Amino acid sequence: MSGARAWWRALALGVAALGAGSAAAAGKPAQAKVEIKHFAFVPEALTVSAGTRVVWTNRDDEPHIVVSAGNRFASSKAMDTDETYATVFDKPGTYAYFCSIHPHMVGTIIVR
Ligand SMILES: [Cu+2]
Repeated sequence: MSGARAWWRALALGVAALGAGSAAAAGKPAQAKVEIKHFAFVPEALTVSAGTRVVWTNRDDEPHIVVSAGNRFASSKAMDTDETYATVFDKPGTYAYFCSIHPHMVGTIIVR
């Protein structure tokens, strides 16, 4: 690849990144998913960018409640089968959570 081509490619990638940023600014945050199945959060640890909306979906036949360790984000209500709960993580950090009905169920959201 010539130097000029590499430069144009870098420019195109930069423009694409700017486009993604303005989509977020327009009120469409990135979204990431956690499934709850077989009494576990899947994935157990999820890494997202700041500003991402994380959506949990309960795939079990039992209710589950997402609760932040240390109360760092709002808790869900009891989610029945196929119900969802979502919250936006604006600040970088490591957010541990658990199910208050089944405290052995634990997960972590890592926000970069
Ligand atoms: Cu549970």
